Amino acid sequence: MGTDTFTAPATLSDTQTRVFKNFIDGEWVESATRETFENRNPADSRDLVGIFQKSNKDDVNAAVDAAKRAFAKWRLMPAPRRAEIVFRAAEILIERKEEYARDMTREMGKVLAETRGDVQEAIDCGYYMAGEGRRLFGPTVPSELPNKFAMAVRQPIGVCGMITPWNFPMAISSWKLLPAVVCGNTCVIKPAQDTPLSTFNLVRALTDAGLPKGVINIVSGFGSMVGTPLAEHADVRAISLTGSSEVGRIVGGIAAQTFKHCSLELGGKNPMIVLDDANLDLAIDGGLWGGFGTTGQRCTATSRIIVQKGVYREFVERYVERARKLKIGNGLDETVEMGPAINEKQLQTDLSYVEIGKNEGAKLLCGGNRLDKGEYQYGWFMEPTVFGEVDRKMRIAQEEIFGPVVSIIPCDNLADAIDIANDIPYGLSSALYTKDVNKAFSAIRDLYAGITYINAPTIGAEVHLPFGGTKATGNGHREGGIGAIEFFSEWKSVYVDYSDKLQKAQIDRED
Ligand code: UN1
Repeated sequence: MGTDTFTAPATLSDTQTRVFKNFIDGEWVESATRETFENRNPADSRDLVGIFQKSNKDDVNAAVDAAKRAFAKWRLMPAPRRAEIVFRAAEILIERKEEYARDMTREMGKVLAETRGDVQEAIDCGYYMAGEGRRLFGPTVPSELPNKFAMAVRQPIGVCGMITPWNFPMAISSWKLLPAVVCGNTCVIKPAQDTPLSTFNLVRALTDAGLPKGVINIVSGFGSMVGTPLAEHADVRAISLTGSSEVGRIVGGIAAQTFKHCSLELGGKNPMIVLDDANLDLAIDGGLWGGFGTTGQRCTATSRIIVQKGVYREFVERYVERARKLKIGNGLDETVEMGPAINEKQLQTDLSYVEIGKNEGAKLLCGGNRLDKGEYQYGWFMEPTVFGEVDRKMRIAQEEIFGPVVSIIPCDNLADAIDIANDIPYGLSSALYTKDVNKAFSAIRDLYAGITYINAPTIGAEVHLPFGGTKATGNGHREGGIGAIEFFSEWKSVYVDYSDKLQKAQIDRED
């Protein structure tokens, strides 16, 4: 089939199931396996969102070949022209924002307000990266020698492989694809098997905006069958993964063996500190949004709240009261505040941590149960769950759960709070509520994390600043902002000697 199929409207109505093939070299292509998998709504398993290809290594090879062929031309298109396509795609996303948000809520489960935000994040990324097409700055420096010119230019790397998660299905795909193509690379992306449709929607906007065939290729499927061969492929020169630290260790190892550029964006166990002088109303609102927004399924989720003893009781009481009242349900209902877990496995993990917390001696203050009666019977729902009196060393305070389970930990003062905050394997996001500017700046300096919020919870990063973290959260790269351009480009230093004689660097000098 031709590209027409791809660019035709792909709105999924409730009565129609669409079969999505892989998108390789501008064509819809069936997987070599001839096998498919279903994408079902986690709030209502009766709702079949789409059928996708269960791809394998052969499909990856075909996609990489296509990307390699496309690279020969795409790298020569001037960066401002490449960026114009990205800009147009952002404009198209604005027109389709509602449609794509609904598709995303159906496949991912988060509430409409949030999926609109997810599409908006891709739009923001598009505008930002479109601007970068007219910059892609490099240094021009004076040479040590006379009549010699010295500068560095950014060059594309080649074929980039991307492995994306299900929690921000369009935003995170955009964080990777848009800077990569603006820099002149071509891409093969494996979207998360739970949420492939949103990546198709993003790429459809890019294709409709004029992206040439082969520049972005989509291969759907599972980690071992698609992700591993993609990371291993000799012609893939850069690999960018957002996922768990466990998968990051595997992909990072493969990339090291093949000398690939490798960006890993992994787990978090993000602390929010509430000091005695904080505006408690604000901190409670923030802690609820950070803890239960996206059903706690953000790597930036506020999964630990560290509260100073003077306000501990009041904070806990009011926080739990509000958590109990959150409206759970299908995210397509505008009044719902928290959707389901992404799938049964994630729900089981969330529930298992409830048992772990109880066994460790933490105090279960609310929630902890699966919801499976009445309207909940077809989905992966659970109650917002809060543990109090949590010890910093408990597993529920150390391990990433990725669900609606918040641990509240008492602390003595700011120094104690920062000590607790930093005492984890991760370092993605962090937050502090205080009215004291001195304390705020000390925390900005001392919280060992890639992101610190003052008087806001740990979620809500904007695309034009670096996104990423320390320790097991990643391998030092940042997405978003200029960090993404850094990752998806390669430096070439250029020297032009116009002296008309051999000048020996470091040797020809008058001392
Ligand atoms: C993630 O949790 O994987 O900062 C990404 C935020 C969002 C992105 C989260 N803008 O919470």
